[in-house]
Amino acid sequence: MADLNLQEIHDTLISVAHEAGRMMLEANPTDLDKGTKLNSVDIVTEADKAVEALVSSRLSSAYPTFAFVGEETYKPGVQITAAPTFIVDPIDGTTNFVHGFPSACISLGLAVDRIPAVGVVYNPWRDELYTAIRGKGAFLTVGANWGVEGGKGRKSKLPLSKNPIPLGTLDQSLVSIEWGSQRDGVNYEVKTEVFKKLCAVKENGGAMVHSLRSLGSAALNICAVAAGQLDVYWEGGCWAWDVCAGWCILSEAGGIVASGNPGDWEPELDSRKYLAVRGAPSGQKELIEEFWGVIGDRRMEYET
Ligand code: LIP
Repeated sequence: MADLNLQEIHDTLISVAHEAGRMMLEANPTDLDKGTKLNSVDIVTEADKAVEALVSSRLSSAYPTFAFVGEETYKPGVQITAAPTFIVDPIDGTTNFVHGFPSACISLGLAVDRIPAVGVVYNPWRDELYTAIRGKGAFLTVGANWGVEGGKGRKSKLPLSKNPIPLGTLDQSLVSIEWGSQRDGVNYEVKTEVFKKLCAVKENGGAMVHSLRSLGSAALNICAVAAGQLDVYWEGGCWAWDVCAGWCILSEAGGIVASGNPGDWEPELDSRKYLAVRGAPSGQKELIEEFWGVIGDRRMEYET
């Protein structure tokens, strides 16, 4: 990683994200050719494919020796190697995009040695840009494209609170989850049982969390955890392209990503099972262990 100019790569990814953002805003979701993958809720649009083609073209021109893994061109079984690899979701939150719900983004990550090194997540509908370079902190810039503060936007270090409060127990936590596109089978049963247990009263064996939230985008969920606006994010079934950029941003904001199945503190980037907690002066490991306790002996399993 030492011989890579991560700052230059970061700046390139921001430029590509803004160009892709303009493309996303110009695409009218109501008249898009929509297809589906796994089932009727696993939606893909022509915009997803067009944005990924743009991103792939720009990045392969700028960094021809880097590998590229994108949601719309991924082939099952392809492994992420230790080589510098762009890991890209052109539109994360496609379902929201199709419905015109403004919680979608482009997620541009760079992994080196299979570790997130640069992360750029941009929601063009809200002009919110989350960025991070490994070892150099994480930031949220709002309003740059809207001309805020002379076009520079309002830039804040993450987490947004200068003195984040310690993480408490689950009954003091706002938890992000996603339903995903797999709506039957063991993984769906595990998820829905855990959702129910997270919310139930303690007298019935529940964790009584403050509430559950779903932004509809893994990348935006993780960025909200990085910002300190959510305490926890738990998901199984999403992919490396959903989480790579956000993972770098969260790590640089002091957060931790453990496995979405109990017991693994260092999940692989493409493990497809994640449990993320926000940066805090204390309580991170305890909260992860409490969450794993809620999962119990249940396990999610996904093909990579
Ligand atoms: C989405 C993920 C989300 C998951 C959805 C979908 P997409 O990515 O961000 O976490 O629950 O099923 O996979 O498909 O919008 O790029």
